Amino acid sequence: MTRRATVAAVDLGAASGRVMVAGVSPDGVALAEAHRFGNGPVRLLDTLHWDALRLYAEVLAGLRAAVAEHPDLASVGIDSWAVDYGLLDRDGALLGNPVHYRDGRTDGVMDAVVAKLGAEWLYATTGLQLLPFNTLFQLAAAADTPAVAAAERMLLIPDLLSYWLTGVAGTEVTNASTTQLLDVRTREWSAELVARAGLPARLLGELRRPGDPAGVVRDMGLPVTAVGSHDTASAVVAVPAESERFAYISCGTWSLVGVELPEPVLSAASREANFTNEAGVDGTVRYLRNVMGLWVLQESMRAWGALDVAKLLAGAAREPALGTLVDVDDPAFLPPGDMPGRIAAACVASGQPVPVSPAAFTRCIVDSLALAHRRAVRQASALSGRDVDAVHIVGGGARNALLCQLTADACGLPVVAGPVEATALGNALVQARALGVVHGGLADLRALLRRTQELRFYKPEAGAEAAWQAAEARVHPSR
Ligand code: LRH
Repeated sequence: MTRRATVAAVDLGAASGRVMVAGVSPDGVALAEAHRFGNGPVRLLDTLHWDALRLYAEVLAGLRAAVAEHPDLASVGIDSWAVDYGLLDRDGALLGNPVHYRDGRTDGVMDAVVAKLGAEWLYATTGLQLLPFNTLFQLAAAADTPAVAAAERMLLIPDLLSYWLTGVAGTEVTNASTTQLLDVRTREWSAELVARAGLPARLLGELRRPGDPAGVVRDMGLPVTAVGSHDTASAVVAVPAESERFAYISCGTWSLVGVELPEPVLSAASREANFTNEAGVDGTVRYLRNVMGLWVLQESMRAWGALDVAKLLAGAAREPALGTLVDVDDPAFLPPGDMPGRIAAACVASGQPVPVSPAAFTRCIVDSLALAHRRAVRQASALSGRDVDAVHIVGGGARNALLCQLTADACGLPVVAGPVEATALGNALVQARALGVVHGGLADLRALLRRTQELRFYKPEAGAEAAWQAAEARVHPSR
């Protein structure tokens, strides 16, 4: 007899959040949206924050809508972007609005902390890429604030929402791995690192694994199940790969580009290439690098005012290929602000003509992003020794046909695009497995997705390699 369950997946991204309802059975997954809402930074005086209480209210509204329509809802799981957190005092009260990872409070902090701890030791201990907003550096930036002095507990964003829903505090391990406070080998907090960084160990609580029970939503009686609460961890669960020889690009605000491995890669070359070993579901390693992603386009569109993205991409497709190129991973593109202005400055600095229209800027961004995908896919494969014969693009970027085709051309590999809602699907599947509705490892969950999700296939254009190689040499002449 086929068993089925209906579960809710709360997925919070930097630009939008959603509460999805998934009907899961051994035959496949059917996903429907219960509630969608915008998200974004709120600047208060000089600091960029998240509006955590509004996020909570939206999640609650979504869950109420989901329960009203599906009274048999069996569980909910929550995932979000990584690294950001709220601090709770000894009564469990939130000490200030969580700060946005693109806030400037960490400027210069990473260099100081790395100088103190040693880059080699830090990589050997945590296996993480150096990003200025890793929780380690955010906490170091805030170390002398009254909030940290009063804090008893740090909860990452999905854990904070889970706490408010249930009254039960816990820290899910895939997201904890992005803090740069976890030991890459034991997957427990690194007491030595916390001590050497001068941070209060009391902030770091007990860890949960995906699939663990995580309390019950008060007033609703709805069980919460821990999932890969780092959105990228849930997205990688839902990469519909057939073999192990795949690279993935979880493509949204960021492009998270890498491979899935059984063990971390901690070599000097890996550290120098700034590759990360984040914790995946079922003990896997998400060996990847952050590429700046569609953020560069989203932030440009904000500067241009409301423009239709489909029209913009159609215009970009008519622009000449590989005309103007920038290094999208330049830290100059990280903060919010005038993105077209920063792209123009990069063009001038590299002696290239400045794009003359939004369509031309968009072509520059998409070409440059595809080029960065190529670099990261090739490096992930070379550094890990994992052969790659297909690139899977999951997340919102899977809708962007121009980016998918250019990524196939740039990588010289077939691209499989979809599912768009990979994160919610990965979240839901881990819950369904914990409920006993589906069984097996990640390969079994992926086979289930292949049966029910719509995928698009892009073949690399024959003979494109020389042009992409030349493009790479233009953007990174020394490598
Ligand atoms: C993507 C993501 C990414 C992190 C960033 C902060 O949403 O979780 O994996 O590096 O946000």
